[in-house]
Amino acid sequence: MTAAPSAATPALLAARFITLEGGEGAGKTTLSKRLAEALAASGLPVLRTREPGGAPGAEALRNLMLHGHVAWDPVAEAMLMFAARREHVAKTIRPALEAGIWVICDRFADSTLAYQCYGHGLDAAVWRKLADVALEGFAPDVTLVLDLPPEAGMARALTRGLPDRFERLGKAFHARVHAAFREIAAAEPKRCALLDAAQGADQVFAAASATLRERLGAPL
Ligand code: T5A
Repeated sequence: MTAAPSAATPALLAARFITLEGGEGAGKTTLSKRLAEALAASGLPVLRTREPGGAPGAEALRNLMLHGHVAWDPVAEAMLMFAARREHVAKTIRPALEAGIWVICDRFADSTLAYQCYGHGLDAAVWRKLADVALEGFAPDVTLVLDLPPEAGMARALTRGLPDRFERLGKAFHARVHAAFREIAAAEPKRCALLDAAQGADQVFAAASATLRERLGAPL
């Protein structure tokens, strides 16, 4: 006889869309891996993905934007980010959620607001219009914002030998991006949780797990 699954059975939890945000080297990739492993260990199907990218067309745009050596006009860059995002949502994120797979995404629309608007000076009204067209109201269930001063993020990035973006964009730019993520988290407290990312990786994981347990009932 098959036992009726209890309400707490992980497979009965609706799949959720979780995004990780923050500046360079804040620890998003590290946290994303640990959360995905923990969710999978509790029996939930999980997909890890990232932006820009996460679908074939979006990965092609990522190459163009991050390695194409073009000094993009801020509006053009934001349009490309949202074009990649729409592909990503349509081809990867929505199909996964519909198949019952939890999705953990490294960066999403908040990154465009932080980098292109606060960082590069794009009008936030343009961001809103592009978000409306590209996402049609689709949004993360929870966004974990990893809060780390840019100097600390740079020190971490240096250990991996990848300081180019810090040098190219400058300290003031990264300070604006850092402030932006704090403002975004404060403006949308229901969706966003600001986590102290200066703590060790174990502490950050514990804080993220507690947030997902409380807000989504995740078995972590
Ligand atoms: N962008 C992106 C935009 O301008 N607009 C947009 O709309 C979008 C979506 C993406 C770039 O594109 C821009 C933003 C970015 O400039 P990317 O290559 O995907 O670039 O890089 P990032 O997203 O910034 O990711 P990084 O790999 O630089 O940083 P992570 O993922 O935040 O950090 P992680 O986990 O790789 O950790 C960095 C180092 O720190 C260590 C790790 O072991 C690693 O060595 N570490 C810790 N050390 C101590 N304590 C902890 N708690 C630690 N956590 C990690």
